[in-house]
Amino acid sequence: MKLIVTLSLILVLSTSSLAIAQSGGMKDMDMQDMDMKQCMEMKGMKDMDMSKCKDMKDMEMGKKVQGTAPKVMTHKATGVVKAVDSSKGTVTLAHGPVKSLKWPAMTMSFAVKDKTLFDNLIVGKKVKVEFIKQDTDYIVTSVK
Ligand SMILES: [Cu+2]
Repeated sequence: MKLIVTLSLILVLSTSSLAIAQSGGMKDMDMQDMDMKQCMEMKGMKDMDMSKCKDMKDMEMGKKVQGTAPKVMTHKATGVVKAVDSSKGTVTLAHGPVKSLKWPAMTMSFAVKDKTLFDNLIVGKKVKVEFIKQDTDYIVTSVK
């Protein structure tokens, strides 16, 4: 009798955890598919907004480190300064591929909060930058 109770308890436990695992997996799949599509659509755009692609990446990373707050990652890129607007605090860079973000080469604008960085952001100059993502902005944190 005791054995039967134990067995059925194990059965109940394993079935319910299986169901949870399955529903969790399904949700992730749907979200990934949807975001992938948006990513693909954006790839054709010229001055593209990669924030949605980045969100997808964040979600994937969130899955890996469940329960912990997302870490601020520093990304590195090499590019040529195309335009600067120090009053708005933006720089447009034609940058090469960014491995950490799986970005292709592109021209896009970044936010610059540290105004001293504009000393090194001169149109036509080749620079090595480090940047972070904050909400939907990419903020340059270092220029070399
Ligand atoms: Cu970019």
